[in-house]
Amino acid sequence: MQPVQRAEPQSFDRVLTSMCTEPHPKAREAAERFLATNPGDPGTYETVAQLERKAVELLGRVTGLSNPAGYVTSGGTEANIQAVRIARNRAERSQPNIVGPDSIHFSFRKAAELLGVELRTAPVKEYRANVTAMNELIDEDTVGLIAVAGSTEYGVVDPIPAIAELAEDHEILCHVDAAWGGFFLPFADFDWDFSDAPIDTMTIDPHKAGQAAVPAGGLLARSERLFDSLAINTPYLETTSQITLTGTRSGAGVASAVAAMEALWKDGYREQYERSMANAEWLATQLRDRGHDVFGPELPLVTADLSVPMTDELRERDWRVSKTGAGEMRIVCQPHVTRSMLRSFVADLDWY
Ligand code: 0PR
Repeated sequence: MQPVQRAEPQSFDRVLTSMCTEPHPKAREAAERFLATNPGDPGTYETVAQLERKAVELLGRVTGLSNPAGYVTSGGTEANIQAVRIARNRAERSQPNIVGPDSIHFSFRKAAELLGVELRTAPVKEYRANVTAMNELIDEDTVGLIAVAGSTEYGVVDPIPAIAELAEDHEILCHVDAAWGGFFLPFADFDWDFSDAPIDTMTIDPHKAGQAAVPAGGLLARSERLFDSLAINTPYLETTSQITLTGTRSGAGVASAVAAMEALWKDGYREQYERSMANAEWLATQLRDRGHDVFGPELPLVTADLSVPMTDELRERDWRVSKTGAGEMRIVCQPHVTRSMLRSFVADLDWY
């Protein structure tokens, strides 16, 4: 009989498109150790429940929040859905809407559909939210504003203080989506976190640039009270209410997020940011030198106007690159992306 072949995950050697990355060795080890735990039942799984509080505290340090409330989600999608749910439940409008820039991640479309909230998006200006255009979409049924700190396609940071102030003026919530950007931004020159602006909630995912194993997303709130409107009674558990979207959850993600942040906050993430930015800048220069129209890097993400067939051919050579909605090639310089990978990528581009 033929031996059954053991399936192996993909290597990261030629992955230039993913917003996830190779987990830090300590994050991998912690994930394996906590595989059979469930932070969804904190009365039974007390150790992982404690670790989750630690994760939230560490996420608070990364985002300038001294008494953070929050939890480790299954990813940015769940965190964004929950943020919209908080805004909707608190405002109690019969036909609620939420306003953000066109550049928001598609998870907000899922949130809007699931929650019966109208999603209004405003045109961007050079890929960044335009506060005037957002303001025009606000009316008395608007329950919250969304800003992006590190957009999925171009890696740009919205004018977060201006958007948060606009939300404050209208007495509605402001949510910042820093799912990918959050672990780079403490070292870049932007106003984006809880200490920079009166924002209420934030998505920041350890399983992206935080180098934790999947699934480890993060939802943070300035105050525990923001979660009150999400509480569902859980009569037969030792804890009597639940504010999360999912029930049984991954303790592996929680433990791995703590291990990654303990290993890397702060100097490890700083070094990572500097290395990733230097790589992205190097790539941008190489592509510009070859006559391409390049955008970035604002954070470690570069887009360039290579033709569509070229990205398909690169895929055939095992490179994993993606395209923006406008058809540009998009390269994400995640922690696993090294200069030598980029050198061989550029050499392959030259071959065409
Ligand atoms: N918010 C932002 C700004 C994001 O970029 C993403 C995902 C999300 C929210 C949603 O997060 P989850 O995917 O954790 O729910 N951004 C990437 C994307 O959709 C995710 C990704 C990750 C794509 C790994 C490819 C990949 O290999 O493009």
